[in-house]
Amino acid sequence: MTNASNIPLEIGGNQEFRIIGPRRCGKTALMAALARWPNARTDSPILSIEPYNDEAGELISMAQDILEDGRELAGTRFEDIDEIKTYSLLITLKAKFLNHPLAALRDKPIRMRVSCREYSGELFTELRNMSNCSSHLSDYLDDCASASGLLILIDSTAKKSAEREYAQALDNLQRELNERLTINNGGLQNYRIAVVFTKCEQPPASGYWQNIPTFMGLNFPTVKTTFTKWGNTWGCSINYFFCSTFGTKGTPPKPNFKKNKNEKATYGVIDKPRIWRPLGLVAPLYWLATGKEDDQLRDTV
Ligand SMILES: Nc1nc2c(ncn2[C@@H]2O[C@H](COP(=O)(O)OP(=O)(O)O)[C@@H](O)[C@H]2O)c(=O)[nH]1
Ligand SMILES: [Mg+2]
Repeated sequence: MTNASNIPLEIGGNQEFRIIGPRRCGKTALMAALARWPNARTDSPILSIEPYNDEAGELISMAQDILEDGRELAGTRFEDIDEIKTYSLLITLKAKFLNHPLAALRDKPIRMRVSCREYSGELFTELRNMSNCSSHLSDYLDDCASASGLLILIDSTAKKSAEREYAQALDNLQRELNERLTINNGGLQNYRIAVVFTKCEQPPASGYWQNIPTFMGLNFPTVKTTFTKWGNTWGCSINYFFCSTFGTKGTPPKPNFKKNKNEKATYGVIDKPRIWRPLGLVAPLYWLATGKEDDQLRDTV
């Protein structure tokens, strides 16, 4: 017999997000880890994460065959926008953990369908220097403006010298989207932007999990100013998150990370795949989809 109270409440139809960020900031790893959802705690506020299309199923294999096997993910190609995959996931949250008014009332799990397209980091490089851009750029920006929200990923371990370049790219992104959103649907205020600092198990972010504003002020002051201006110009909501796809191991927590080598380069991999548990991957998606915050989601997968 089906227990009616366990049938999830669907929220928000299909949420369409775009993921944008510099090369190697962890975009593909984040998507793969989300789909894989490894070693979830029994007291996690998340009930399940399931693939909703074949592409999302491929992400699970990618997580198993590459991330858990200590190999390096290939770069995402900067190709025709029509070739870019859309990954659709069904994320179900346990109602009792969440402050969603409807679900609390009915005591039902909440289910959201989230579709993400992850853009190649080349796009970010091109945004920095628009005078020298390819024909792809404009198509990607059109596609980005058609989404309901944006995840901007920034590598929290990036060198200080990269910061001004990031700010420049973000300024240009703001301006380009501004033109497109004004024309499309007058939707500047409704566009949500989640800024996610990746690799937060590493310093310098590891000491600041409870304090993103201080972390940004110290390590990304120009980026911080850029986003504040952006939010004021559009009157839109911008929210900030930390995430770690690799997560931590042991107590006190240390990065679940080690260096590996191949013929070409040294690169980072998950040290102990058997206890691999990412951190903070769902919180920005939940906020993009609902506009609501949940502290427990920030502290879990
Ligand atoms: N330390 C650490 N490294 C990560 C994490 N996520 C990704 N990486 C590293 O960043 C590299 C680039 O990741 P990838 O997802 O391919 O970046 P993308 O170019 O933005 O798609 C990977 O090879 C990993 O070594 C993380 O959570 N922690
Ligand atoms: Mg990639």
